[in-house]
Amino acid sequence: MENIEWNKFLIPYENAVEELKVKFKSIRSELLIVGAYSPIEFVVGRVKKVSSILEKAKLLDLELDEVENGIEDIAGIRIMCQFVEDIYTVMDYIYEREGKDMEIVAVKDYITNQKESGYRSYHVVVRYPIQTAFGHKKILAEIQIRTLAMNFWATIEHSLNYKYKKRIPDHVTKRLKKAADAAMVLDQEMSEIRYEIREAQKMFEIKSNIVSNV
Ligand code: 0O2
Repeated sequence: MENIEWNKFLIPYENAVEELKVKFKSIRSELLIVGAYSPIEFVVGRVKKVSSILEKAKLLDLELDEVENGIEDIAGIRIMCQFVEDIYTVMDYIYEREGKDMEIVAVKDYITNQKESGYRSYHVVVRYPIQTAFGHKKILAEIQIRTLAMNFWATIEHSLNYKYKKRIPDHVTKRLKKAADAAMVLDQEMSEIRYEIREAQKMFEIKSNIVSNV
């Protein structure tokens, strides 16, 4: 495919990432406006690079015309939460939208079923409708939901994989597994005291608002 064709192919994916980011960021801002707790800390998103799409297509033995349905994360957003419990609240928001502005295609629970690497996260693949200048289209998008601790681990492991071209040395892999265990303990400990933490954050927010209104 020529560059221009790739650019055209990726338009609905770019739009989907932008729209999905806005939708989940809005949930956070709406909750904060009414003084409620937001299970969403922050949201990021990206469209897979053409080189990564081609790499994944090769890995999955896909022809170019199979990429659209065969690769589920060309459009991807990532939602970060403070606590593991928040991930399930975010999932409830997604279930509420099911059949309205998105359809759930698959749910991958790498929290209960931690990956061999140590990776933990909740993935939801959705079919998302997009209106472009060239017409209407439904595309696949992946929503990853994780805690800040899971994100810290995954980001570091991702960079190491990049550095070592997916062949991380054994001694580093062992350390990474230990770090993944530590991140899990961190999540569990934070969950235990989440009501205390939320109260403290609420008090801190009220104090900041008073100061900024002076
Ligand atoms: P990038 O750069 O993040 O886009 P499966 O066959 O279902 O196990 P599949 O089809 O690749 O795997 O989909 P899955 O499991 O939903 O994972 C896709 C994405 O999840 C990855 O995208 C990563 O973002 C993340 N991920 C999955 N496993 C790991 C892991 O062990 N470590 C880290 N750091 N991230 C992981 P890409 O395409 O790999 O890369």
